[in-house]
Amino acid sequence: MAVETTPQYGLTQEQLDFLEVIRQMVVEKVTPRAAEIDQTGEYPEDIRKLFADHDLFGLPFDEQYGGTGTGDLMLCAAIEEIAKGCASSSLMISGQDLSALPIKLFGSDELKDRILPKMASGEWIGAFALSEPEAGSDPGSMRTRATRVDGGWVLNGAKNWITNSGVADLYVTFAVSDPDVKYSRGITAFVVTADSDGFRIDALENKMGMKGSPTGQPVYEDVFVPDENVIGEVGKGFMVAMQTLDRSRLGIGAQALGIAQGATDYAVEYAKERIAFGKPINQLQGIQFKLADMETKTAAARELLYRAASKVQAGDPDLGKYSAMAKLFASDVAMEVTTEAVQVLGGYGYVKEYPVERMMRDAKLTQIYEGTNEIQRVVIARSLA
Ligand code: COS
Repeated sequence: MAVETTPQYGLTQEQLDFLEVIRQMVVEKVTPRAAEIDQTGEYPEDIRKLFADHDLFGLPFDEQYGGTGTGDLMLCAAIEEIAKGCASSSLMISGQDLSALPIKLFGSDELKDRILPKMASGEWIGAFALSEPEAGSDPGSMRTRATRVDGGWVLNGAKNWITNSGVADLYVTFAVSDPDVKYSRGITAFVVTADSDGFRIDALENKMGMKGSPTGQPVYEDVFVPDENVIGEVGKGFMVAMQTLDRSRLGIGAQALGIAQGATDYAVEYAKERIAFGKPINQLQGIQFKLADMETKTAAARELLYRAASKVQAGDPDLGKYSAMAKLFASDVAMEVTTEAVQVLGGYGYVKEYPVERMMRDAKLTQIYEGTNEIQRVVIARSLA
């Protein structure tokens, strides 16, 4: 089924050709792995290598840092294509974008030169360590402490719900560097490398979905971070996190969109083959109406997401509102559409031989991470005030 990526969205012919290569690769090599990745819950190193070999880790980066320089719309379209077949695999790319953004937006030239090319090639994987056991929606109340020492900082504390835990080479970590000021003003962002003394990952989560992407709890015990690994200004870390999320939420919208399209496509094909009452079920109006709604909602989510991507690409002042709206809408659509896909398949939808129950479990996370959909509504409502 053709994806809605026509040139009017601003993609060049070269980018559309690249997208076609990605689409083929997903169909041939990623989608067939999705069920096994879900069942074993193992991080798929083979898919990581495949993506690195095809330059997909370069999608969030400028050419100057070894990236593809193809922009936010192309990044979204690629994540969408991957998520159609395997949402966990698409998180490899959106997670790389999320963890690179603080450095791209606020890092020193030295930090960018040192880190971004290795992330763009896929040699290094990044993680974004903001949330804590007691601070998810409210990151301003974090407790991880950064204490000033000669030549740098010492970090103590624990993070929670961190994507790429255990596989990441660097953790963009937010910590309270000045406990005496209003909470969000005393936070600083740091690059912590996984090989730092005193750094470890505690047990990984046993999740409902997105099982091929490890989520865990980084722990910092007297971890020394040199001054050159501070991202942006000391005390401005909260703003670094907020401006990152204003952009990275596009990736979750794209992932949700891909899941929704993948579930719709699967249900459409199933309904052509499945016979009930003497005819294919796609000739029954009860099923037709479901499929029509699934396709319509998914198409609407795509329009909003691509609009948001063009805002982020252009640096428009309302980009944060648009990416929050796109993430909110696309993830709610993904949840509705995948639930309906399970219904179209009936009993087959509920068993693991068919992919739609996995898609439903994967979709749920898109309503929760990078800000719950309730937080997206807060962000959107504040922009209207
Ligand atoms: N861009 C730049 N600066 C921002 C900003 C943004 N989008 N949002 C807030 N800020 C700034 C404010 O201007 C304020 O600056 P000053 O201290 O200089 O006045 C500071 O950050 C604190 O803002 P505020 O008081 O509004 O902070 P809140 O704690 O009330 O923030 C929300 C509220 C909901 C926006 C924030 O807590 C949030 O986004 N939470 C969700 C976090 C999240 O997505 N977690 C998921 C885990 S990451 S995978």
